[in-house]
Amino acid sequence: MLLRDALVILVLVMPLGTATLTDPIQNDANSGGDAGDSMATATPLAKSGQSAAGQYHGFVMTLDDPTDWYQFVTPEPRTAVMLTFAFKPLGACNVDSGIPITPVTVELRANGELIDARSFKSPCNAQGKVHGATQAPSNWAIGMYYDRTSPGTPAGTTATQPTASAAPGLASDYAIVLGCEPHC
Ligand SMILES: [Ca+2]
Repeated sequence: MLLRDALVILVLVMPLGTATLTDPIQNDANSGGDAGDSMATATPLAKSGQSAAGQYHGFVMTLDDPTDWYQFVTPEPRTAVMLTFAFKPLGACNVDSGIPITPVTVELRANGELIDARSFKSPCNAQGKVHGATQAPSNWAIGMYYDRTSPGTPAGTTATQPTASAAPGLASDYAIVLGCEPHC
């Protein structure tokens, strides 16, 4: 095969955008791949006509996929949202492992506005809840990410994205359970 042909094939099989090395092995929230890297490209949790409430699993890694975003809608005028989460880092979590520890954050936003967030010094033992309520039908976003910034970026902006120069090698599965009242 000519080099040019190989390059053409490579370009054709590489999706445009922000494909990551781990895309083929990811199945974030049963999406079949990596979740969106920003609020603008957040992966929908609900299939058309179905509820977004439920349990989901995903994967982030500092090297090339530090950020996963999901989105869902609450159609009712007044809705309360509760998200329970737990990170499950791959590999050792002890301080002697030599693995650099990178903080993680979970964000909950409604119509771009920060509703609640929790940050942890590392994904080890990072678990808890974020929750909130809105008075009007809302578009919600959930951010799960390795983090070198504090939460609470101004409303309407995308959270500062960690860069590929963050501590390498640390990866984590996570589980989230989304519940809404009355529904989402
Ligand atoms: Ca991911």
